[in-house]
Amino acid sequence: MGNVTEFESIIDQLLKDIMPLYEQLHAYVRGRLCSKYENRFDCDGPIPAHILGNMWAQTWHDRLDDVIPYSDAPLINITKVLIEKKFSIHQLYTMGESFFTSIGLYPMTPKFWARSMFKKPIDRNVVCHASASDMGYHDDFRVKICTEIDDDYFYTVHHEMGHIEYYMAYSKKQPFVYRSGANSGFHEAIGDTIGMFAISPAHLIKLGFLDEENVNSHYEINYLFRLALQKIAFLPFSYVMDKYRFLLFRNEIDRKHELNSKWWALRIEYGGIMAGAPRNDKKNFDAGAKYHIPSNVPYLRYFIAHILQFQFYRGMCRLQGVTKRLHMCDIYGNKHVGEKFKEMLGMGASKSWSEILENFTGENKLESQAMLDFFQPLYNWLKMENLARGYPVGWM
Ligand code: X8Z
Ligand code: ZN
Repeated sequence: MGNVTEFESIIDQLLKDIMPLYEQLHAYVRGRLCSKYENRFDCDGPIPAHILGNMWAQTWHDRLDDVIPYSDAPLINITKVLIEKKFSIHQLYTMGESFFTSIGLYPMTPKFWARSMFKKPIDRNVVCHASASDMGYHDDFRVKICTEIDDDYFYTVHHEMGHIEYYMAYSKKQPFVYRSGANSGFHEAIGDTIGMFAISPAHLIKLGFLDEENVNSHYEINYLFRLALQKIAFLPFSYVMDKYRFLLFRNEIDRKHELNSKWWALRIEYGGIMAGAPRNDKKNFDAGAKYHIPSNVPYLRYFIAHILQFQFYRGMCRLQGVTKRLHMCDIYGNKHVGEKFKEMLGMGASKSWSEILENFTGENKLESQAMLDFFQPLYNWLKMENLARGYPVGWM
């Protein structure tokens, strides 16, 4: 393994655990896109990054319509519903807030509403990458999001409010030194966990967005598939973001001759994703197009958060007494679950993260099994379907 820390080997193992599922997902998506774009790329090689619906190919759910498993059970289109119901940006935030308060977490503070930036300003340039800030003074917590009315922002609102909930909880309960997340992965996982409940079929039925009669076994596979395009596809990407930087900072990348090609070599090796156009090591620096690289924000926190949010999610469903078909569980309004969650948030960094995790979920380690359990029905389906369609698995 060479120059690898214990931390890196834990991350390596988590990625390895998820890889069989990732490879099946990759094979299916590639197979479908390969028939759509006949003879445009190799059906047994890496997928070109530019056809996956996201500028960095870090999530693929924006291509759902073209790769959906069952077209007879289309998923409810949250963007369409929000537009039809004439949702305002403000309503996206009050809806997000209501999920948190329904389980007994904190409402946003007056300064949150007064001082946040919810919209892209027209009179000046701003950094639009979404963020949440703890100003550290008199209930001053803010988000900065160039919100648009669509499903991705619906999710991002929950993500950023998760940061705010964490800030509020540990600010109230902890002395200054412990006012931070148990680790940075925890911070990134809070809002994502709640966001997953918010977009679950069970919750969309409650909101009146989705008709219960439309949810059948095809719908459920489509839903799991959609979430895998968002959550499973993300793992190799987030892994490579910091693998690349670790190599670079250890002087294991030749800056003159492979600053860009090494980035793509890693994306191919770990994710089976290749550049969409010819690249040039003298002219291109593609990693730099991702916000967190020039802003020097570590990225493994998101990898960890993606593993962790399924542990939180499973833990919350268990507290509610749900152990099967986890994708159909919704903890909206459950104060008992909320109380345990709030307790975890309130602990901030006053104990080690593994103790805090154990107190909430009963597990004291990062465990890929929660994510694998969640996607088990999809994994079985993908294996069968790839076999039946003759889609190869893996990439040359
Ligand atoms: O950067 C973010 C958040 C701010 S902490 C919007 N995320 C990563 C990204 O956009 O690349 C959330 C998921 C991954
Ligand atoms: Zn975040």
